[in-house]
Amino acid sequence: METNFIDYVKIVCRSGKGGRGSAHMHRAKYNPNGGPDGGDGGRGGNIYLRGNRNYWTLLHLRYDRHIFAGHGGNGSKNGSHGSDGEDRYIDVPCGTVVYNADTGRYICDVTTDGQLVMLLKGGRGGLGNRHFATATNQAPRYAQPGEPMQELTVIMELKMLADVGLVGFPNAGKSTLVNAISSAHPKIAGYPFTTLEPSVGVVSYRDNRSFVMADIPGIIEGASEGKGLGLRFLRHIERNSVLLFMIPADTDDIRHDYEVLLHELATYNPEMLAKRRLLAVTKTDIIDDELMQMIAPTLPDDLPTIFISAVTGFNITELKDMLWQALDADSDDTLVHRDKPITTLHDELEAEGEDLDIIYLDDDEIEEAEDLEDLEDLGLPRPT
Ligand SMILES: Nc1nc2c(ncn2[C@@H]2O[C@H](COP(=O)(O)OP(=O)(O)OP(=O)(O)O)[C@@H](O)[C@H]2O)c(=O)[nH]1
Ligand SMILES: [Mg+2]
Repeated sequence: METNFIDYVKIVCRSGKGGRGSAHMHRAKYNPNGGPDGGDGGRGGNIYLRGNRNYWTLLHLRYDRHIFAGHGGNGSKNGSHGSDGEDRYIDVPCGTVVYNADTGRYICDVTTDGQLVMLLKGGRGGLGNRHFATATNQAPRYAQPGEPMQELTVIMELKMLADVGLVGFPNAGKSTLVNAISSAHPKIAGYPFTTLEPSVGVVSYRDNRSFVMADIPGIIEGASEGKGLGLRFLRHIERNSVLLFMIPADTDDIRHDYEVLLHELATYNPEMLAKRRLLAVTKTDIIDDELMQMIAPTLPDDLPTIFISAVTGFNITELKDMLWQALDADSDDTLVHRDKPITTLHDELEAEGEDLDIIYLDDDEIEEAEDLEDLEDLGLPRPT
């Protein structure tokens, strides 16, 4: 599927290595044995993640999959300190969750504009020989190498930070509601899977207040195992604090359909069940009052329910009131991000169209990393 809505990317990050300390000996015309004057190496660049509300997808990262910070400069004579390596900032939309691509472990998430998270620290610079002069060895001819760089391959996933997420089968009327009450205008049509990518819209509420609603593609039975558009989009309602279930009024067994939807969410992530839920019976303009009276007692009773019609506007204000109340009551959103199971990680990468191989350090870089071990053999301190 060709799309600009990218919510999953794998990228390789590398911090900079520390610069080497210098082992220079000071020499001057009348002072041929001036002693050690080697400066310290500079630190390697760090890699940071930065929340940026101007980004709505991870598309920009698809074109920049290798993010390398600068290396620290080497120390030199006259105690001259090497330059620090350039830091790199990765701008991500708010709601980005980061995992280790090799192990599936959750690393961090970025939820607010301007939030900075250090993903990788640059190597410390090595100390120059000046630091190693002692009473018995006044002219040490060694200096420390810098610390090596670090490399990490990460998966970034965008999980939208909307207040209300819509949950329903295809054709339930989700996009119609979003069109009717929010600033977003997703496409509406009388066939399943009209909506192929999620979108968010702002719903204005009384007294200049507002909340954000996410329209996502319809869910079908088996979605949590990848059926339909399935798993790809369930992650976008993981972060919503309130879930609005939507089931059309002409459905044979509304309670059964509700349970199927609930089951899919629970299979995907059991914590979804901890969210506040509401049920809207949609398209009530196609049934008469009498039928509505008959349906009412059959609805599930573990959540607030309401009959609506986005076409006639029936109960839409009441629905907004209910949503606002639920949002108000829910102030502590505590989603625990789960690690990705290593057993399914490769399948997931493949399904998302991301390549599977991982880039390793090249040979001479590994050699440098080993240099550092030698320091300990020599009984020298590691860089501090
Ligand atoms: N009569 C009536 N029809 C509605 C109402 N809401 C939606 N529809 C119709 O139902 C069909 C599906 O509506 P959508 O809003 O596209 O449904 P959706 O849930 O977004 O569907 P997917 O994007 O495929 O998941 C369209 O033909 C709408 O015109 C309603 O309140 N009353
Ligand atoms: Mg839709």
